[in-house]
Amino acid sequence: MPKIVAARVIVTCPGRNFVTLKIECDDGTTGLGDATLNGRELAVAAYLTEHVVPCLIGRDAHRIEDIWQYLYKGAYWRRGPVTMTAIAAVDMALWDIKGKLAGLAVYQLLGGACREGAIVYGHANGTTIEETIEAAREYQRQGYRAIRLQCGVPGMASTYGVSKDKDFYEPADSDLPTENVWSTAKYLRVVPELFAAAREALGWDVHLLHDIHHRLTPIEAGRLGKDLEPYRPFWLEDATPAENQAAFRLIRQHTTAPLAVGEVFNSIWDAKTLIEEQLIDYIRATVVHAGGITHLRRIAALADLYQVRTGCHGATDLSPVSMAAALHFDLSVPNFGIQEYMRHTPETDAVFPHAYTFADGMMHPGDAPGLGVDIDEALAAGYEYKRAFLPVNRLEDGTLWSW
Ligand code: GCO
Ligand code: MG
Repeated sequence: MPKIVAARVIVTCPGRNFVTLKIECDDGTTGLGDATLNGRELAVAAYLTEHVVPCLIGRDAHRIEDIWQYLYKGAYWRRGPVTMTAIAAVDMALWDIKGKLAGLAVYQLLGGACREGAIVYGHANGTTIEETIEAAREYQRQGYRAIRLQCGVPGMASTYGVSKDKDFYEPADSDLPTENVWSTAKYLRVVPELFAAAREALGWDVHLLHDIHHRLTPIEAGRLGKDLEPYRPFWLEDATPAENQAAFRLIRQHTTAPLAVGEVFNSIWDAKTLIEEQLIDYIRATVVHAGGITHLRRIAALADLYQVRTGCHGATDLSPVSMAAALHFDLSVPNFGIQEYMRHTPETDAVFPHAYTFADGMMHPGDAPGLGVDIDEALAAGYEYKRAFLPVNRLEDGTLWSW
């Protein structure tokens, strides 16, 4: 058996913070897992170092499911983003090790490819509708078949998804949380205009997506869905906060716009009602924040029973290790829908050399044994952790709102 002899947490900041777990076996085989939880990185690093690593030493690295159960049930305190991100990191690293030992890419271990590649969507954004459409045109030129559209809201200084840098979006922008101001009324006016202009300019052969980022009430989301229906959105994401899964019943009663939710979910229990009542069309739970490949497969299997497809979160705060794990998952699950892809900066790509590739709007994890991602530790050591918070949102009267 490949015995785990060491495990270490590596924190690095090549432009943004990443937490990586590296597990090592007695034969020298190593595996990597992403443990990055944006804005709360060191909580997961400490959870791993203090409470998980000591329990891994001496175990058989092949026993992925048993180790998963041990860390989940054994903690007594179940679920939560910190715990589930830590478990995910271990799970990814163990799949990486299993693949390397078998000489197979992880998607082969998961049952093999169900498709030639995973369709991905890119992020077009701009301060104005015109700028957003120009950015979308650029994505089309690069071969993207699906594009998320976010634009500035007239009368509001800033909003989610609109970036200063055209190519890279980083919302965790400050040593203490930045305060943004939000107006639902202003926002609800601009999005239908954006989609109307986008269909006019880009045509109908491209999938158009939009992220509401948890800011509407259910009835407001129903209204927006109705307004956007003529433009055939691929999905509306995170229409309303989803702690109350039943809230999506109300949205469903009012619109046929497809709904996606779940980037902040950390277990199957967060999505159970949404899936079983077919209140959503895409589940966005992701490898790193929802307990790793092992748990995400369980969520996908439940979703498959109800014709809900996957649409994994893939923002830049998910490291290339997560991106690779997501692509192995995407290639192998029958009910894959789409994969989010926000490119990492060249600094990040240099720290994490990887086998995955992009061509014609599709991605492939590559055929390197394991996940196909490495970490250049010497390079990583040169980038010191820098505290960075996600922003908070307030209504115009000062009331704290969802960001
Ligand atoms: C997305 C997400 C991200 C999150 C970010 C928070 O759809 O990609 O909403 O942009 O805001 O991952 O850390
Ligand atoms: Mg989102």
